[in-house]
Amino acid sequence: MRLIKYLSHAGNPAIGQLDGDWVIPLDLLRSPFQTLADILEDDDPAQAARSLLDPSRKMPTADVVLLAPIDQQEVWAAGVTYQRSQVARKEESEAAAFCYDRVYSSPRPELFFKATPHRVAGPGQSLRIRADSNWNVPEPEITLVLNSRLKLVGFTVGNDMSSRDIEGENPLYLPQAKVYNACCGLGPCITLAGAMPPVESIQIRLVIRRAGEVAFAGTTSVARMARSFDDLIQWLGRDNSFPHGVFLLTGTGIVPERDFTLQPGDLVAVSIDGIGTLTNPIVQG
Ligand code: DO4
Ligand code: MG
Repeated sequence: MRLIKYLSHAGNPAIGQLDGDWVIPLDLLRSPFQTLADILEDDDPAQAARSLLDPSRKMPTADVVLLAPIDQQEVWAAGVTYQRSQVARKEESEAAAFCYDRVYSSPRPELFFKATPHRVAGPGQSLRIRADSNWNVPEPEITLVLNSRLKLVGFTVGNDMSSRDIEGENPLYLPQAKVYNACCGLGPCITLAGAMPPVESIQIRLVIRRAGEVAFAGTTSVARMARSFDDLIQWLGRDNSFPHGVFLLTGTGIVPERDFTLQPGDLVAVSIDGIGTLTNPIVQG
């Protein structure tokens, strides 16, 4: 089952099931749930959502304005989980090459705080290049949706926008390279865990269009990840609690060549099997 947040006719956030070309609203009015995160807290989110479906109000997906599928959760990210990312980081920063080698093969992964909900862009909303940066890329990442008990309840598409020049200048600048307004894309839906294809078969695709032409395209497979989802979750949960649940971007396996940088006006589309495509235009601060 795929769950979305969308804008109701009255202009409020609403929850629905994405069913191909149709959206079926969930009626939360007389339910114990107020938010999508509340449904994800249930022992059986798919059953909870099914019990709220209101097919009498179904709408064509094309008529619906989608929102990022986030409520009050924090957003975290893992880094250097694919060899491509390890190579790209070393290219960026000679000084820190040793750190990236070590983190790729050490038991403890790189985990960093990525965004609060107000820094997240949903489908069709603009993602941003920092005003003080000249070398920027999107990072297409399969994203784990965890409830407050750190149970993996679903998956979404994530875009971990990154300023490579800022990170490359000094690894201590990582929070500035990664965390700023509109630095993270999430959407278009949350596919509940039971509805995902087998993890090893999942492909991730990135297409960047500039003035209607493909400026970059790349593909990777989740099977190429050097770490398991369970491993990342158990490190994230060490001495750390998430009362509203948490999104965890799991790292990028696609990095454009070093002469590529995003430009304002680019259109970035990230597609992940079993979830869908998250498309965002790029703006610069
Ligand atoms: O070490 C910096 C960030 C790495 C990252 O975001 C990734 O590998 O996806
Ligand atoms: Mg990343």
